[in-house]
Amino acid sequence: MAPTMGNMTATTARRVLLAAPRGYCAGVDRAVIAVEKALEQYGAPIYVRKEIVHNKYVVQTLEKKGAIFVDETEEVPEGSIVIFSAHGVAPVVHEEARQRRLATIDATCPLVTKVHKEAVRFAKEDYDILLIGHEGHEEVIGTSGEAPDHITLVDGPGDVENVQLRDESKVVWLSQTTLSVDETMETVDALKERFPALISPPSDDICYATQNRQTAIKQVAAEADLVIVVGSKNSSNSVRLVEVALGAGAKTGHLVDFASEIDEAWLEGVTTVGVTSGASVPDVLVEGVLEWLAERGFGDVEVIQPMQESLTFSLPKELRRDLRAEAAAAVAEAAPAETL
Ligand code: 0CH
Ligand code: SF4
Repeated sequence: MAPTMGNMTATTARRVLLAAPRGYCAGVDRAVIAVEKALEQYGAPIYVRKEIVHNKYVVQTLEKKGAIFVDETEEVPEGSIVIFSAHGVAPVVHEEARQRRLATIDATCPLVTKVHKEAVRFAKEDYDILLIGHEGHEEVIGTSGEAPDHITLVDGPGDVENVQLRDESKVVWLSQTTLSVDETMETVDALKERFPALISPPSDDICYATQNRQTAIKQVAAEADLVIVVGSKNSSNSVRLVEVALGAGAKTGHLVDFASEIDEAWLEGVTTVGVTSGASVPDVLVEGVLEWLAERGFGDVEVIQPMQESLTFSLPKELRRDLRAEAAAAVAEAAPAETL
C-alpha cells in the first residue's frame, strides 16, 4: 500500500536519536572531581600522570586550572603531589612515586582495581592469565604489571593463534574494561576452541558503563543514517561506540571531539542522525553537537534510553582524608571556645 502524505512527511522528517546512557561514567566523574578538588585543596600545580581520562577537552580544561600532565613519574618534581589516572597503574609506578617522595592520589576507577585484584589472585594460584585488550593501552599496561610473568595479552580474535601457554589445563581470561562486548565474546569463543579448559572471570570485566553505552547506541544505530560519537581518538570506549554503531546498522559513523569537526557533507541524504558520547566526555560537548545539528534542520531530538544508571563512587581515600581533616579544622575554628 502506498504511504499517505502524512506518513511520508513523518518518515522523511529530519531527526536526532540521542542515546542514553552516554557520557561520564562513575569512574570518570570521580577522577575528574579528584583533580579539581586536589587543585582547590592543595593549590596549583597538581601533577597528573597521563591524561586523567582520554578526553582532549577535559585535559585542556584542567590544564587551565593548574593541572600539569606528565607521561612518567620521573617528570614530577620530588616532594610534589601526583594523581594517577582512571586507567590504573602498575605496582612499579607506585614504587617509583615512593622513591621520589611524591604524595600520590590514586584515581584508578574501582572497577579497574577489581580487575587488578583478579589478576593478582589468579597469578597467586599460578594460572596463566589471558588478558584481552588493546596493546599499548594504559589500562592494559597497568593490569599486566600486576603479574607480568603470568599475563599474556590477547589483542582481539586475530591474535588468538599466537597465544602460547605454560599449562593449558589452568588458564583464565580477563579483559580491559572498555572493549566491544561482541568482539570480546568472539575472542573468548576462539580462545575456548584452542583451550577448552579456559575459565571465565568471576564477574564481567567490561564495565557496566561500557556495556550500557554499547546497548543504547545499538538501538539508535538500527534506525540511523549517520551516527556521531563525541569522544577523543585515544578513548578506547569511544572508538568502540563507532564500531558498534556500524555493526548494528548505522550507514556511516564518525568520532568527533567537538562540533566544529563535523563535516557538512556527512548530512547529505541523511534524515536520522544518532548521537552518543564516550564515558570520558562531558555533556557540554554533546550539547554543542546538538546545537550544530539544530542549526541545520535537525532540531527534533528523541532520547533513546534502554536503561538507567545511578552508580557513583566516593573520592580517592587520600583526598577524602584531607578534605575531612580540613572540614574538621574549619568546624573547630568556627566553634565558640566554651564548646571546645
Ligand atoms: O576508553 P578508555 O579506556 O580509553 O578511557 P577513557 O576514554 O578515559 O574512558 C574512561 C575509562 C577509564 C578506565 O576504564
Ligand atoms: Fe570505571 Fe567503566 Fe568508567 Fe572505566 S569506563 S572509569 S571501568 S566505570
